[in-house]
Amino acid sequence: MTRTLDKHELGVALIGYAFMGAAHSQAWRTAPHFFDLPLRPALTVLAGRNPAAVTDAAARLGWSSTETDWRRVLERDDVDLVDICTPGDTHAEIAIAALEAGKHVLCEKPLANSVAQAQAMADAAAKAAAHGIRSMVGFTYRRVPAIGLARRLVAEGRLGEIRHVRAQYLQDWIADPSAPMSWRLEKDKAGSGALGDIGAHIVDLTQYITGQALTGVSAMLETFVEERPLPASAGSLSGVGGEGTGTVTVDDAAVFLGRFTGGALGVFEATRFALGRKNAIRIEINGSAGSLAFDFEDMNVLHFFDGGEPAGTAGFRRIVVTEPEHPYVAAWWPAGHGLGYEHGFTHQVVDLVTAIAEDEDPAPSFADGLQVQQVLDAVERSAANDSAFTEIQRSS
Ligand code: SOE
Repeated sequence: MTRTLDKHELGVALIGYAFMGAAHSQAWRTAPHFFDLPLRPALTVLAGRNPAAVTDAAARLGWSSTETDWRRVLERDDVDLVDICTPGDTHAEIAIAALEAGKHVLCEKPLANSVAQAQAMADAAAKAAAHGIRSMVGFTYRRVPAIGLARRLVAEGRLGEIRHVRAQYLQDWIADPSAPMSWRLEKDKAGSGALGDIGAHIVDLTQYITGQALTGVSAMLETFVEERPLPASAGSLSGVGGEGTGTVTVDDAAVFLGRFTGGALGVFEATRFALGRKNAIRIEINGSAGSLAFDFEDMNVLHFFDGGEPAGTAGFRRIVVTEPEHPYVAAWWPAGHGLGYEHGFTHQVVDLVTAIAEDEDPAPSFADGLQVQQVLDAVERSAANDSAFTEIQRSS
């Protein structure tokens, strides 16, 4: 069933309806109610392989119709944009086909499961952009107002020369060895483990805040628990279920050192075994004139140390980043009321829809996603080579 869109609507198709699909659905529904968008998203179709499950999900998440084959979505005239919320092994095939079908694309991170796939996606995106077809990769944490302030302080020179970048992404959802297998623990589906799933975020965030790119890394990867019980539900995403165990084929944790183009040194940790830490993205940046510190578990706050303060009264100040002057904040609540995890997804929709309407390339682009993939690849190559310092390949 298709319908004619009016010229002020943007017909959206979502592929995948698990955690990310739910977060994206919330953003597509909410954005036009809080932001004055140049195009109004129409939640046209939700695609998923299981007919009963995708029908239930469409009703729950607010989608007008369903498809059980994503390829059908690309043939529909009431679809202008495809939003990819599936495991990483399907990103390249879906995104390239959608771009070639003339659909704008939003793709969850990491962009792909390999540099080769990410390169093909970036090439397809560049080709499509020549015809006004836009694409974005979903690094939503860039759109937390406190991260925007961190980037602004660095750009304004308030930290001076950047010397140290310290970044952790700490979770603990599989610290218990009895936690079952999932697609996120299978290399052929996820590409990597903590490295690509959450390490990609801190690679993107630190480069976004500092304006510097990583040039090389020295890394270690570890898989602490190598066998896990299969999920009880036969319909698990990994397609397996029932008795027995499965083999974990990805990293549980990644730690790496990095050098940045501006000379800063980086220390990175991404783990799913930091017992007690649920979704702690912790970033501290030390410069010659100041420092900043952020923790996503207190996401409306940025800590800033101004090196120009007299020593007797100097200290990290706790900035509550909820004043209307900060990006996105004026659309929401009065100062002090704060935003949550879901707001980054809504802000992502706002920026993507605005870029499409203004015929501009949104950021982060597939080229940005490819560069992050190249960092992840260098981490894996370093870890496989006794943690030798490994340069990050550059696209031609
Ligand atoms: C991992 O558990 C995860 O869902 C990531 O895949 C998301 O990108 C992150 O926003 C929350 O944690």
